[in-house]
Amino acid sequence: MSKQIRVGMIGYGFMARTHSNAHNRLNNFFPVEHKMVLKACTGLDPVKVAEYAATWGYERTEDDWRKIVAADDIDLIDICTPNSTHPEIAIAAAKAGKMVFCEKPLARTVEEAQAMVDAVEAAGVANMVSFNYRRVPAIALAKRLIDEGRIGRPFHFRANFLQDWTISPDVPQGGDALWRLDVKTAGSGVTGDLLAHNIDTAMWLNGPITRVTAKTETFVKERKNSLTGKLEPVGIDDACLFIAEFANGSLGLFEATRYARGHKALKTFELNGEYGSLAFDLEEMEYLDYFEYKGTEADTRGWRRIHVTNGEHPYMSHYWVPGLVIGYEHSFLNALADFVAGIESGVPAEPRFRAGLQTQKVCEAVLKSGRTGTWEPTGVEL
Ligand code: SOE
Repeated sequence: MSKQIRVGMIGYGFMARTHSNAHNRLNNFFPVEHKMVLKACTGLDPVKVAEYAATWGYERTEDDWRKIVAADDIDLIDICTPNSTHPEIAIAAAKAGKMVFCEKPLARTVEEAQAMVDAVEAAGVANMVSFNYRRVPAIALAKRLIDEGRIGRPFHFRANFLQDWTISPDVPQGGDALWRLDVKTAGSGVTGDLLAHNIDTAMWLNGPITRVTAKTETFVKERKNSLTGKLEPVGIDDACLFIAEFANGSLGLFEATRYARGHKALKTFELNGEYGSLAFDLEEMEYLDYFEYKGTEADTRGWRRIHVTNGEHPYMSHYWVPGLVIGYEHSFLNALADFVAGIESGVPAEPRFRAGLQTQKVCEAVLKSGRTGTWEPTGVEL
């Protein structure tokens, strides 16, 4: 294995850990031609950067992401920083001819996301936005069943992403792990952070969303900003509910909140079609529920729980023996495996930045509808 992909990691938070874990493990589990080499990492706090480099095995640290982007010994820039920084880093990386892997959402706005798409496409560099849930084997199996026509004409797609970690008004906004609450940095609240995942999955499974109407709410209006120490207005959406129309004629219903007491990451979807239905729940992520109507007898027809752990199931032949589960972290590993396999085969893996832009368009239409109270077109590519 003489080919290498030398990684420059920007960021050291939760998402950077999921990505570095994937970079470290890829060659243990997937027979790709390239060896991942963890070359350099950077971030705002030099002490945390040094700890991160030691923990995950990076060869060196840098004090500025620009040095990593400019370095001759880096092939891939992995962006795991807050949303506001994605465009500048990604565009610089593309101009420097590096491959770009970027955490979701691609950016804060459609305008920023478009500039990122333009940059990677003009440079012709490999790119992917990290909508990792596509690579959960049960969700990938759902995709396979849909593509095989097993669900038939779709009627309904509904999805939730429910959390409860910001209910207390004492949770500050801004800085380290709390930048997700600061609209200037995050761009939006649950729409960009949680619904973006569900929108990506929905459009992957069920095609483009064309129109939306939404209700957003900010329950806690002011929070202390941990950077300035001052009480400041909260600009993010704490909760967002929206109805969608898909290009295929089916209807969508989406809900995300950080105020669903008792739920940490209740992420579910259900698709109902003419020939059957599919349902997924992240809290039991090794299962896909399938109701098969077509071709089944009325007296034995019913919901079936598929334990998605067999070698025949997506990704599972790379792991253990049938019946043994994999977890959240493997969705990042599977995504990286597809990304690298795409580079090697010449057939790029999705979601590329252009797909991330489509999700951004839906997010922006949802937020706009939250303000106007009317149906908004998404402008998603058909
Ligand atoms: C927010 O709590 C968060 O960490 C998101 O930022 C991730 O994208 C999601 O997968 C889990 O929840």
